[in-house]
Amino acid sequence: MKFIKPYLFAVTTLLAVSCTSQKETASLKDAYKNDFYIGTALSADQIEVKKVKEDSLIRKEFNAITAENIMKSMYTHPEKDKYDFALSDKFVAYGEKNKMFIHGHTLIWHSQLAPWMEKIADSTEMKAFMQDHINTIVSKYKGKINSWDVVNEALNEDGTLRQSVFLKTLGEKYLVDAFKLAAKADPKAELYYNDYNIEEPAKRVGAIALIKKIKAEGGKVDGVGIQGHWRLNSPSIEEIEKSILEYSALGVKVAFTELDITVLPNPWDLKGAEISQKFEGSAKMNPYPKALPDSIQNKLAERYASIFKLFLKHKDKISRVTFWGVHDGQSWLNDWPIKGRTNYPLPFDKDLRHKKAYDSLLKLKETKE
Ligand code: 9MR
Repeated sequence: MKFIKPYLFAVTTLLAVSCTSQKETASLKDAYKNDFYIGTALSADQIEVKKVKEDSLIRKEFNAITAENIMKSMYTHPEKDKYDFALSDKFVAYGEKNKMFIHGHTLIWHSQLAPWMEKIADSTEMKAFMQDHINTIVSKYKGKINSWDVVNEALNEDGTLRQSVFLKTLGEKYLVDAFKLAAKADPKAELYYNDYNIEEPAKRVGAIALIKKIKAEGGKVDGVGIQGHWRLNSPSIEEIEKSILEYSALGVKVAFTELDITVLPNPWDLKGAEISQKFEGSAKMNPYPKALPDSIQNKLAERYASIFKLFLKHKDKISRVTFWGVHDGQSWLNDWPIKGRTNYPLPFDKDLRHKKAYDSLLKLKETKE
């Protein structure tokens, strides 16, 4: 008996230590390394490695990066004859140094345009803009940026084309032109059409028609980016699955490019990411200002698990799954569609601790293989 006690103590300590260290060394990118890239969206501070702890988390967990904001045209091309690549150079260097898959977001988007771009009123000027903009940026990062969101959010919810400054000046042709220009500047880069809510039936029909048309007119489209700004109860797994199947039947890769799951009440049952939609806040609309109750934490974990279970089922069709941010504190969902709320949409909390959602994603792989 005298000898058994210390022996038992040693064994349990060993077990505890090995479990903890296993958890601490496991990572999303390693768990899913044979399935698809696991990406994240980086803020300017993260690109500039302002916080060391955050940086080690990024390098440990993710093998693909997107710039959350700094590669949007208002930052890269602030004036007609002026480009600013200071931060995007750092972003690309960061990805290269850490051997990550580097995704460019985004070339042609109606939002976050520089003010001078909004004023382009005729087709000659718009054509010249597109040519210069796409050619300059894509050529600069030729062979370095692996894939591009060539066109972002060109569709309305009913599947028709959004009345953007591009459509107004050039008509539908701007879509194929953009893909042709990007392919010419870097023939090896993978070119994506990226949008939110394109797993919803009507918008999906529009996205399929759009991709088919660009291809039929000689544009190279390699993939579709389903953003994935989702909710706890919608979209259904069935609609997501239908989308994966229908898009991949077009011969394109499917990526989930901006995944997050809001856990907060939704005014007017809002879906997607139309950033012009804003609402007044109230305590009722911000129910978890201090911490997320266990019951919702569990729901979030279950939701992530069922989504990733589906992704694994179709891993042969999926190229990348990128979370829209590294941790909850950084998420745009703290400010949309109501400013100043506390949301919990990602696998890591604001203190960089992994949540049950994270554990559920690792567990899925443990039980599978
Ligand atoms: O997360 C981005 C947020 O910081 C910006 O304020 C916002 C402004 O446009 O853009 C957010 O990212 C969007 C992405 O670029 C395109 N799809 C929707 C995303 C969430 O709005």
